[in-house]
Amino acid sequence: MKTKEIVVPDIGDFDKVEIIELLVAEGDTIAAEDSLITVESDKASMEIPSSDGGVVKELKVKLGDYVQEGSVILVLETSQSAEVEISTPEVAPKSAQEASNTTADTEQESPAEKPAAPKASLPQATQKTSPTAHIDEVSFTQAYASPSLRRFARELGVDLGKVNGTGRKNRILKQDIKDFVKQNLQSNTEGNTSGTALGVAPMPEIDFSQWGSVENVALSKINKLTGEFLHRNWVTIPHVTQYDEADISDMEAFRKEMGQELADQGIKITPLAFIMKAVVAALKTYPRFNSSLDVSKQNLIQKHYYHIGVAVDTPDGLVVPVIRDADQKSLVDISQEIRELAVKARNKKLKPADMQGGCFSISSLGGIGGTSFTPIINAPEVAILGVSRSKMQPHWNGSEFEPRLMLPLSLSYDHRVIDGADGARFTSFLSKTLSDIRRLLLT
Ligand code: CAO
Repeated sequence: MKTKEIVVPDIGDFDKVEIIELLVAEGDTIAAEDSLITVESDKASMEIPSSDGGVVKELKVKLGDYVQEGSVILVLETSQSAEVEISTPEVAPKSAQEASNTTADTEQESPAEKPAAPKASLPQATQKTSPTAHIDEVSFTQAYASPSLRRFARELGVDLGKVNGTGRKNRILKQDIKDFVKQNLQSNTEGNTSGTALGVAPMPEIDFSQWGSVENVALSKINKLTGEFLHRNWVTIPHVTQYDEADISDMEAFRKEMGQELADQGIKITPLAFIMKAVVAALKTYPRFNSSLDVSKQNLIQKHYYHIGVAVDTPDGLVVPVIRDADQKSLVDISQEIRELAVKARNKKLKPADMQGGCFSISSLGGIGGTSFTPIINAPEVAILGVSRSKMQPHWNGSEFEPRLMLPLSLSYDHRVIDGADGARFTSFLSKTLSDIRRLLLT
């Protein structure tokens, strides 16, 4: 057996570059020209290929290491006589400078680059989609991924521009492409949701700059992820939205009274805590709202716990952290937890576990305004409550009009699971409970 050290070749003007991806592991059998690592400078990233084929005996580098020309990447065992030899690839990868100068080309693989800075407008010629597939060449080129992953994506016909990168600085990883394919296959079997599959004309690509100045602003990672989920939920779940209102005059009077008493302890009770308690009582009374359809869509999974999601608006987009076991928590506990989760969300400190396991969601726009809206169900949940801004309104009490504070409620539910009558019963129950919060003691 012969052993060779594979080293970093000439990488142009760069002194030291960081390893951001290890593409092989000890024990792997590789061929000459296979990519070994991806390195990144402040201008571009590139893959370093192997000069020889063989079995990776020992990796000499790890993620985050800085390497330069001549750094040993790994020791390779080839099938010739024993002897240590140092080898560099015959074909050095493109220098980072060349890489960052490379332009979009549908046939030629461009090196991995960070997405280009937003452009005022895209030239008309580059806005064409690929003739061979549904790949948008502009966003494909701008996607942040290595050349080998670009090849991989092309083999699968995946439009990289639509893939969410979960790597460092949103770099697209192989797993992201696999997840994208899986998700697409799943949504295809669930009912083909793309424009063409629905039998509607695809959205045309338009050069808006022909009518005035425009700017291309990249969506945040949260925007892209929620966009995918909301789109899937909107087109695969038959939504019905039931509107109602609750007289919260007494509830608000009590909340304000309590607010004064608790102010010394730094405690503030939000209307949302009362709404959450009323939702839990409604879920106990109408358990179908606390269920999910199983994958076969033949059974309901009935939940016996009450974890309630709260939509939180953050500068990066919408997130839905979950208050666990809301049935076992006091109004004060729930108020404080909502505040803590909202702060965590806005400081990007939420962990995936904080957003999992919800049974039902509440989207409150009450602090902002509006009279009603259609919230989109947060699948696999089967219903979501939208809350708008309360308003003082004249209410006929049988002999005269009196001012009452009315809270608008918008309940969207999955019509496969919930009938219209139950939708109306649920909001009526909420309305009665919020109008007389003593009812909360009954459930
Ligand atoms: N009507 C009138 N006023 C209301 C109200 C309502 N329905 N709900 C809350 N308010 C008031 C609060 O009492 C508070 O006023 P005071 O400070 O005078 O007491 C003020 O509005 C601000 O409330 P808040 O929004 O900070 O607190 P909250 O507990 O009501 O809500 C949270 C917290 C996290 C839900 C909220 O900050 C938020 O992010 N909302 C947006 C959710 C969203 O984007 N949903 C859309 C999703 S798309 O389906």
